[in-house]
Amino acid sequence: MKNPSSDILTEKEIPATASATPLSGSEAVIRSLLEEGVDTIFGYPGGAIMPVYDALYHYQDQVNHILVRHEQGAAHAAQGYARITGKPGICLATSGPGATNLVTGITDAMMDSTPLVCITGQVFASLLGTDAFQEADVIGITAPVTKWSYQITDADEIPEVFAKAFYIANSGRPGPVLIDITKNAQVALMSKEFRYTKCKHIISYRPRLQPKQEQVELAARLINEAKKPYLFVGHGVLIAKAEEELKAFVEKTEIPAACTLLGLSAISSDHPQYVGMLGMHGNYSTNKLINEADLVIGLGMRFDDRVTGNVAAFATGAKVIHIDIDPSEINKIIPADAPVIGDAKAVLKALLPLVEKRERNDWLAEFKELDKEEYEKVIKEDLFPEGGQIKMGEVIHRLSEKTAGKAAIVADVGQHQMEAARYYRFKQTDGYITSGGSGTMGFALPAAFGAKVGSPEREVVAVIGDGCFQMTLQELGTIWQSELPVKIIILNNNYLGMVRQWQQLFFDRRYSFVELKNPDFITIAKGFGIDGMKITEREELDSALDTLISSKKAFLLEILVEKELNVFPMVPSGAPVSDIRLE
Ligand SMILES: Cc1ncc(C[n+]2csc(CCOP(=O)(O)OP(=O)(O)O)c2C)c(N)n1
Repeated sequence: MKNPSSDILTEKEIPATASATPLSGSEAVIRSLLEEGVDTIFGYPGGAIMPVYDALYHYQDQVNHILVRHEQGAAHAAQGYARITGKPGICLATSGPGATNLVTGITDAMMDSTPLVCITGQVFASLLGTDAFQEADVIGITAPVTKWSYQITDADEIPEVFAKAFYIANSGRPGPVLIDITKNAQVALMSKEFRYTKCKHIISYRPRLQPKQEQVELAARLINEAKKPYLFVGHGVLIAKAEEELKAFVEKTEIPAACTLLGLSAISSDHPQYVGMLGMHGNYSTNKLINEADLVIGLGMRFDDRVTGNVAAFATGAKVIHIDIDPSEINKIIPADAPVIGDAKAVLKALLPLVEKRERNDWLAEFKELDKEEYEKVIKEDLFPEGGQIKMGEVIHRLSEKTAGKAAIVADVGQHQMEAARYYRFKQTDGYITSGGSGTMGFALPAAFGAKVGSPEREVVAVIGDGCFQMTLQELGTIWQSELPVKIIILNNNYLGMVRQWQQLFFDRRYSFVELKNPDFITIAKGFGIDGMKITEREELDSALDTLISSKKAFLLEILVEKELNVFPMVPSGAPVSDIRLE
């Protein structure tokens, strides 16, 4: 591993803070975190990280440590925190199983470009490679799923490595970094004074924020020439905090704008130019009309397979502008006629004066026409059913109205995730936090309390399936102990619903191991000191949601929903998006 200081340019004008008395490595860890403005750590102690926990004991008034119930919960909570604050989420874990329990969350963060700084304890450097108690090669294990990782074996390295880690995690395309610290480095005293200089520049890593002018000009020319341009808004817009610029851009150009799953809430669901969600369970018009467009603009999104379907049949008549901060995304899936490398905010700012003001009522009307079809065949029955059991869609619709579209919805993975994405009307940015790229069941409960810690004023509602809930339900203990007023809705269909849907549609209804015998969720919640209520009837829905929302403490609402509900529209896996089915 390279010396971390070898390629850091220390800028003279950045003030360094110093401590004259030698610090232990562990204290240097905490001081480094404080220098980076860290106020919250999600963690779980154990042998190889005990010195850091001991140092933390003395800094409890400056750092809020949240004791999770499983390290996977720490990683997802840190993700929830990072997604809502834009700051890196911090997790702390011991070596071996503590570190490997983080891996699912780290992978998830890598897929969804979420900045995390994960700190793991490690056995003494002298024992490395001996299969010492709780030794695991966490650097090797996480190398493919981290943006950067480093093993510290000497206390003196700590400030520079931390500075570098924070810079890498939250610059360019954000992502998780991992710092593994051997126990000797934690207990040793530094041989030099603690000086902390924030890292702003690394020679071998230079994310481009400002786009090249010629790339912007080419993109603007294609936009001005296009008759049916179509904008795909991705997570990059939220990460860059470019919502205002996006609004100005769509209002000037009147280009129809659709969001990817992770791009949801970057533009208000009520905006006249907003046409809906892209992807496998996105809207009918947004998928159908991709092949009508003569220009597709991918903005801070990566054309993943859930959006493109069959790539060969995707946007066949369109030129493509691909705007992304990560050059490796360009031409990865869809060849770009006009790539623009840069931060979404900077690119939109540069484009805005160059694009012409247009009216595109006819083009927009094509979307509205197909919307009517979707409404008649799918939405009406999902939101306003005349009988039968409660549907997921109507729950989300009522929740959306009761929270005025301003809650942060933290959804887990499955049918409920898609229904929440489809039917919540987002009126405030960072309104939808979910596991997109990895689709990690168990994400929502810990991510929800992480988001609540990051944004205490915001109503945070976790929307979770009965299967997903049982993957991380022990985190109710964290919510209880930390007194976090997180609202939890379990949409219970007694099935692994999304898998059951696929078995019904594509495996001739052979329901292979998808039915769940569920515990009494309300009793479980009560066991964790959390109030709850279960409803089964439509007449109870409104008052139950009112109880949930008005509760000053955490509350769990279990809603028994239609058992064999299917999420439509749907693009069958691997099919062209234009083959989207309404039933
Ligand atoms: C860790 C993990 N294991 C398996 C899957 C595959 N999977 C995707 S959705 C799903 C079903 C989720 O069931 P539930 O939480 O009840 O939600 P529903 O689809 O019924 O709304 C499964 C098993 C996954 N995404 N993640």
